[in-house]
Amino acid sequence: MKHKRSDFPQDFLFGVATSAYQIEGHAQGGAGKTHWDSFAATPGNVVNAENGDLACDHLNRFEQDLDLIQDAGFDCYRFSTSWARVLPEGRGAVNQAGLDFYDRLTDGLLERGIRPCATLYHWELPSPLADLGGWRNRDIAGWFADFTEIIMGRIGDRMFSVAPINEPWCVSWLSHFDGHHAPGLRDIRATARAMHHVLLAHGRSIEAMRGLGMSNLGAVFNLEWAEPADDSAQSENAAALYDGIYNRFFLGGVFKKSYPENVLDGLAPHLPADWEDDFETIGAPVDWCGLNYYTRKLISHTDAPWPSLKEVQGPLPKTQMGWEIDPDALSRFLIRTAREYTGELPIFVTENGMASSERQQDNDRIDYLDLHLSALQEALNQGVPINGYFVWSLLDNYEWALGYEKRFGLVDVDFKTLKRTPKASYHAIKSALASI
Ligand code: GCO
Repeated sequence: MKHKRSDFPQDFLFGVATSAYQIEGHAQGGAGKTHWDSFAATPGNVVNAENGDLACDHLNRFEQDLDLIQDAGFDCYRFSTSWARVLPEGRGAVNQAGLDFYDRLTDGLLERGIRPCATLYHWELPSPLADLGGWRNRDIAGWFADFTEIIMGRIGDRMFSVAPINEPWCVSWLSHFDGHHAPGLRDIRATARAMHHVLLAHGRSIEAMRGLGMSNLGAVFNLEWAEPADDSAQSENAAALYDGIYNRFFLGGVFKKSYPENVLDGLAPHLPADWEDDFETIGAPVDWCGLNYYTRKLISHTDAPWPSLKEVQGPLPKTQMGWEIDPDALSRFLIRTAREYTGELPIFVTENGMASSERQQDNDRIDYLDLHLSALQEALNQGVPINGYFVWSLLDNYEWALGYEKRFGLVDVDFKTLKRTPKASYHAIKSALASI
């Protein structure tokens, strides 16, 4: 890699990220069923109808995986806790084996000198709660606050940082409007409710953790830069609306206690009654902001009903996902987020990385990471308070609707033998982190 640790501020943190359902092996250890299990079992939703039953078998192999994190020289590990592993029914009886697992994981990190950075929800909603309407049901905010107290009551004393929910846009829009993720709905009323309730649940969870005396709590957003596909005013408006729905709605709720006007134009009639009254909870103060960044989109107008926009193929080089590589947009996002939303609050890039079909000599990934670290430095030079950077992901894993084919790992996983083999990018990062 071009970069080395000493190119960054002294206390800058480097980490690597994963999530529960994508690696643990969810059919094991007493976890309950989730909406991903039934979504994946429905033909046509997931490539090869693959699911997270075994995934990387991290549940049984986590010591080995923690050794890999330590060996690479990472300072932090961003993992997530599965709601259904801790509470198989979503509420009520606790699965002690689930709590014990996260306890051992936490201690395993601390023994290796790695900071535990937890996310409470990375998309595996317990099926019994999905049966009650899931994110469409306002009660989910209370259910999630209860889950927060149970899991953080056990491991919260040892966390370096915690964020309640990974990527509210994916939980709501991608899953209830696009139908691409569980529960696979395509319904604007369900979407509006999920968008609002996911933020309400975030706020309730923050309040619950404050009640436990915890600090260093944040919120994690995925951002996608929207570029008009042509010079027309219509496409410009379409790109601004895409930006509103994808980025500004969630940042605005948490940091400005308001939703953008262009999004409300289409969504207001579908939001739950008295939604404005929830902003005190949604905007509960946080200690840092996490941004997940992968790509940008070219957007143009279409005559379909609201939001009347469509994505257009762009000309930039693409990853295995077909996503354009645009590191400059990461700088622009970091600068804009600080200027317009978060001010002096520390920002972390909580996910960045690429899928590549290269299973060993993944030079494309090394280049991608280098380019995005340069973009991050550009924002640092402009005074943006960025405190850390996390690579997605440690291991090749279950890439949701795309199954096991798309490989994001620094470490290759053979899904037949579950053997882990560090790729060239793993070795490159290891040298970069070791060199001063
Ligand atoms: C996300 C999630 C991850 C994905 C990754 C690649 O950002 O969507 O946090 O679960 O695997 O982003 O798509």
